[in-house]
Amino acid sequence: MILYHFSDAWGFDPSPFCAKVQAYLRLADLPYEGRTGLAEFRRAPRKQLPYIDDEGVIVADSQRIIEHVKAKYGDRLDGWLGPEQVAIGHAVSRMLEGGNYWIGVYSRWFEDDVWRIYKPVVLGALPALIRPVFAAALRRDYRRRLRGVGLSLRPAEEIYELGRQDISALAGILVDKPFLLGERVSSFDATVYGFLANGFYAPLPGPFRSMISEHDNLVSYVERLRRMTLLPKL
Ligand SMILES: N[C@@H](CCC(=O)N[C@@H](CS)C(=O)NCC(=O)O)C(=O)O
Repeated sequence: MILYHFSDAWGFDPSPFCAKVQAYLRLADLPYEGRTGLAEFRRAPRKQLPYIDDEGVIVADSQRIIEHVKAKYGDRLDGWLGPEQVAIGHAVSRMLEGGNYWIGVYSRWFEDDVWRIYKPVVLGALPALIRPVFAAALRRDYRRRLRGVGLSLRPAEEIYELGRQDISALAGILVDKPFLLGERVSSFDATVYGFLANGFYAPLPGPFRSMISEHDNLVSYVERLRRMTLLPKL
């Protein structure tokens, strides 16, 4: 299986969706080869990463990838979940992927001190000559998308307050459990880890690390998941 994603620079992908798939495959002990690069991004069937090529079958979108591998290789992580746990996992995923994601986009693409460091990570694969043109076009596009999700006209404090509430909701659901939904790991932990690793470990300024650090249970959790997903096979 080949996983097309953005970068290996941080030990997890800077895209929470790609980091989620990396974490899922590692937790499920499914070997894969990661590939990054501009050409791969250009070929992305839905113009986004991640996507996989699994023995010639191309699957795009992090959740569809997980559904594909569950169907093909067996559901290695979620068989123990009851309906209420699945419902909570789904709600948490939507909170992070549909809402919290855009707070990260705002911070990384539009806060100058963050953008300065993030830009080479996200656009490093581009030839230096065309980088500024691409960067400007992408920022225009992301500005439009932030407006679409209702964030672009809000002040930064309000945007980050939404982020703080998401993190606090995660801590409130986790309480003292080792994993989001109980004593065992599930695919939903891969999703949460994709976001928390990016907030906690990414070498970027911004408020996410301190938001997470306010919750001891989340810090232990993200450290636990990091240990479980940093396997030597990479
Ligand atoms: N629903 C998709 C979302 C993937 C996604 O938003 N990927 C972003 C990176 S975090 C991307 O490729 N963005 C490029 C673009 O939209 O132009 C998934 O779960 O995989």
